Amino acid sequence: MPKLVNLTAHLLEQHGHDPTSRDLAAIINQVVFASKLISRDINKAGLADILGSTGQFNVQAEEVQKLDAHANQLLVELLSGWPRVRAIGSEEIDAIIDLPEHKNTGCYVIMLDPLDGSSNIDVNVSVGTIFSIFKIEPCARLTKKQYLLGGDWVTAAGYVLYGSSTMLVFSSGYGVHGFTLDPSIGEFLLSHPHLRFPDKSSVYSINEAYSPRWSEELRGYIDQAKTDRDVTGKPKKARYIGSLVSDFHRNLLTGGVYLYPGDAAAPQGKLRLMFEAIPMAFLAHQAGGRASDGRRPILELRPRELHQRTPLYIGDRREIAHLEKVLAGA
Ligand code: AHM
Repeated sequence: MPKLVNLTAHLLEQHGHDPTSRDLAAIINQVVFASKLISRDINKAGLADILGSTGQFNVQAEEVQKLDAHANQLLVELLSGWPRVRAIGSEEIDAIIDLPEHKNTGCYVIMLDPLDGSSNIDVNVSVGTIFSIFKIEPCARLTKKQYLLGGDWVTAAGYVLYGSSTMLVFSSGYGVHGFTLDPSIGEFLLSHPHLRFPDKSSVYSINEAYSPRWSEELRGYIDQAKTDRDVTGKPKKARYIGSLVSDFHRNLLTGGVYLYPGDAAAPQGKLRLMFEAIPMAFLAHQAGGRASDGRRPILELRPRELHQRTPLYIGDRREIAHLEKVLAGA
């Protein structure tokens, strides 16, 4: 492979031998196209009239930010035009979008969190787009019921992080790879091949303001984390941006765990299984990490509803396994 590798070359290199490569490349290309437009709009958000709330509320009764709505519209529009896409689920939309016109050609269901961490938009903190691509065969027989697919059916997943640079981090089952957008040429170039969670869990990321509502076990784990040292002997640090993509990305690069538990007020936590937990779990596993709802691996959960929530513990494999034992009271 040449030194400068763009996304297309990378996909061809990884999937050139299998027949899904064309489909995957086309779908990912649509996500990437939308993400470049979103990135452009986020960069000028303070200058254009696209900051703030639309004054409307989504299905989760959360205020829809203007950029949320915009990102959602772009992604849905670009993906629904592709005949291999059978259905699209979005955190911003109540029901799954069925595309009956693709019933003979569509083998893929796409799940989207168009702009995760959107409460951070107005204060210029990094946000992200999360996506997952599910493939089901034989595709022509796909029924509406089958659109709610669990982790076994993920064929690719990733996120685009709109940070100090815009990065695409994704996996199509051959490890996790990071690409950085070079805005001067409008291309995502391979910058972080074969990302793996480091063997040190030096950071824990959790919203500690909710600690009065946590279980005794979780409180004990976090208290312990404050005195623990990582494998290099350094004390652990707390880091919480409040933007899952950003927190996960930092932990993937430097080592750590992200926790969004269920608590007394919200037993299933806040994050959505289909839009946030499954795609991030797929990436975590591909990067040698682990993702759990505290008892079972996220990828083994069977979704019941499109907007189902789940507790999420994700990151360094050993630390998450240890945390599962603590939560079980072992
Ligand atoms: P959102 O879908 O409304 O953006 O919420 C998801 C975000 C995550 O990115 C982040 O980790 C979490 O909500 C922060 O929630 P909290 O403010 O309760 O800590």
